[in-house]
Amino acid sequence: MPRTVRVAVTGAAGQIGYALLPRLASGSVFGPDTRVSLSLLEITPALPALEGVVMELQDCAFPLLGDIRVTDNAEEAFDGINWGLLVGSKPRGKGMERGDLIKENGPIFVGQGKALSKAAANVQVLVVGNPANTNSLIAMKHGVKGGIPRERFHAMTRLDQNRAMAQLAAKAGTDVADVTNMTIWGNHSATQYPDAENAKIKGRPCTDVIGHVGWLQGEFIQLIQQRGAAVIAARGLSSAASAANAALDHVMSVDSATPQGHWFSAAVAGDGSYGIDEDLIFGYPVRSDGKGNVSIVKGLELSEFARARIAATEKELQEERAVVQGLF
Ligand code: NAX
Repeated sequence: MPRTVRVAVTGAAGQIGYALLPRLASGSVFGPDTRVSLSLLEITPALPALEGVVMELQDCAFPLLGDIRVTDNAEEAFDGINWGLLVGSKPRGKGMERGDLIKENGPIFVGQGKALSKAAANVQVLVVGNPANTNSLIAMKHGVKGGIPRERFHAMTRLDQNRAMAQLAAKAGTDVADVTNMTIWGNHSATQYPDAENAKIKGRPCTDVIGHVGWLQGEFIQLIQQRGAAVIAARGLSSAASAANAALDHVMSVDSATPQGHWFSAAVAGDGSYGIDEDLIFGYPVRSDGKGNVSIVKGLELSEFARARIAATEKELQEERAVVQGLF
């Protein structure tokens, strides 16, 4: 009998869900010896649309797909899960400020954090729904009360990492696979700091290979910070295929041991490293031992330029935390 992994996906009828579920169900994420059972959570009005997605998953006849649970009840969705991919949240409406979005979506993650702690003892949680870092912080605050370790709560900066790797590879005229050790510090927002100073191309410092410090400190950073907005402007909808891909990259990176000398980017609970406020879900360089333990990579050199950028994104996350303090 192959092992079974149960994965919950919230907002499963949304556009990221639509791009994510077939790949998850195909078995390509956990490998050919693992069956994947799904728990799909949606708000009640979206359940009929979700039934259509389920029909399509059935019609793919994936040999490794186990049972599919569909529900609008978070505790039911999270019962016995190994992974919780928290994608569902309300999109930012016209004229809505970031603070409004945080207030609007925060309560979702109070309920889901509590439900997780009741239903899932041994779980990894990735928050994708925006504002992802602060939503993850809220879920963590409630999840830990039920005994889930704080290290298990992550927010997604992998899409930003992937975007940065693609741009660095293009600039260097090399393959994206040659770019490693890319860190996104801080918030998944326009204050994030994509760190080219510690990234490598074919094992060499990216700054040496590309050489153009002005570009790396200017256009490159802005490009990554604004990439989500550029996709919306072009497509009329926010990133979905690349976001789903990044979520699955995150799952695979956590699920396997990180190769020696490498790291990947994820927003995780602080541990005092780099003097950053511990009580935030903050983008760091991280490694996995492949057994479910993710730790922050210590000792990277940070220039004054980098420190100023990191302080700015830390300040933004502290401000976001202040907006939702009442929800903890
Ligand atoms: P959609 O609006 O297509 O789908 C969201 C789904 O969530 C909807 O089906 C909705 O019914 C559902 N939902 C809302 N409240 C819910 C709740 N309480 N419980 C369960 N489901 C709920 O958005 P989509 O394009 O799929 O994006 C989802 C989220 O990802 C958004 O918050 C978006 O901003 C965020 N993103 C995060 C990214 C990241 O890198 N961290 C990048 C992509 C994306 O922008």
